[in-house]
Amino acid sequence: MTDVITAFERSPDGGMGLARDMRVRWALEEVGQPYDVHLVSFRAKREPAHLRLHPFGLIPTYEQGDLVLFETGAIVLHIAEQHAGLFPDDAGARARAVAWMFAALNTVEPPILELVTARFAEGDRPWAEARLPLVEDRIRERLAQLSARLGDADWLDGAFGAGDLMMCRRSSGSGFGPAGRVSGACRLCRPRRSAARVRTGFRRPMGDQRRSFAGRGQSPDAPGNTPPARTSQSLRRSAVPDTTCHMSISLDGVVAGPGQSREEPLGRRGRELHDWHIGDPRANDADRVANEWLMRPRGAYVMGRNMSGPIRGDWDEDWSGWWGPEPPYHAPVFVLTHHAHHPIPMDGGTTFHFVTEGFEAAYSAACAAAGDLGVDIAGGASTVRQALIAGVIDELTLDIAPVLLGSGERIFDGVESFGFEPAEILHSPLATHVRYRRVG
Ligand SMILES: N[C@@H](CCC(=O)N[C@@H](CS)C(=O)NCC(=O)O)C(=O)O
Repeated sequence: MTDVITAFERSPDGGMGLARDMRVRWALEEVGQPYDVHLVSFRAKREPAHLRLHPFGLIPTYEQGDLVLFETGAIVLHIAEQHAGLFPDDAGARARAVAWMFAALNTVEPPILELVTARFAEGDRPWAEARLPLVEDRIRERLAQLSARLGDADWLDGAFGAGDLMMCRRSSGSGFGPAGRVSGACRLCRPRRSAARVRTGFRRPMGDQRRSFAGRGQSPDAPGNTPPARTSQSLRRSAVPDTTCHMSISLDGVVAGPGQSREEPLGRRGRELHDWHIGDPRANDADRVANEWLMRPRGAYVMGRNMSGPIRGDWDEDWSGWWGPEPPYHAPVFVLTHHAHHPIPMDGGTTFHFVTEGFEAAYSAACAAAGDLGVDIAGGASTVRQALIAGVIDELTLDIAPVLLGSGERIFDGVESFGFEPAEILHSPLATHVRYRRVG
């Protein structure tokens, strides 16, 4: 029997994983139970058909034959009780897992929800500014207590389980979202988030949420648009478009030499890493195939500002990239910067968009724009590093040049585990091209 859950058709968070159906999807993925997702519009969830499932007109709901459940905690508890994988066998450990589930819902989540109210519902009140720090302090205190309890452990009570799944809500563990600014203060938020994200059970529904947000077409709430109350998508096992990254790298792990400048955008000797695709007569068929991998069309790109140009600080001159009037991307490119800039449309379909809210925001925007072609992390080193730490790359191709640069920009500093295995290897005198796929 296939379970059915409901989720937002257009989630207010833009499909970033904050909506509560995320935990239910993740639980079902962890236990290997097939499920369908019915997407509900804001209007439809207030209609009688949805109110029969959820008395408060919210998502998620869960149907299994005649059984109808609402409340995320109750749904995850039911799934954990029915299937192996989320609860330990030992009765005491099981009771502790339930305690952590309640702690997530009753102790950690309330101050986070208070912040959502303070920011979004009461943000225009005269006292809002004075109230925010108090609310943020309460979240900080909870997260610090959680960090202290976790110590160096990955999970709350031994192996991963239902308690972790309920606690790993992205709003309490991400660098953005309602609690983002304060959760950055939680020492363990970053490693926990990475650990959560490398679990396949977490990654697939994250992609599904993004895809249903990006779901093309108008929201049913748009005037004059009256689709059926619930649209059904069979999201189970559907392919999430891959996120790719392709980097030329030296044998000693450097992707750009030191001293990057307008004259030497790849830094000192950085060009030597790219001989395999910029006209060296020793290039062979292996290099040509690797170049096809590099040039294959992608739906959107994420790029660091240093890669997009030599300007640092404020934008004090016109700059539209190194690539001339028609850059090779032919798709939206989301450039990470601390300095806002209006979008720059270029010939051939490339538009540079400038994102000031950090990597996660740029990556989410790229996912929403990319469609089925998926996202590529274009570089440079710092952006790739952030993508590796966030665990979003599915396919990493390294063109390893037989060159030692000694110093320069590295992509693996701070990346705790590699998490990929080789899927294809080609070589020439100029480079060993390794296409790695994420494991798990
Ligand atoms: N305690 C409920 C809360 C459900 C809830 O607030 N769902 C949100 C989405 S994350 C919702 O449907 N919001 C729409 C609304 O408030 O109208 C649960 O955990 O399931």
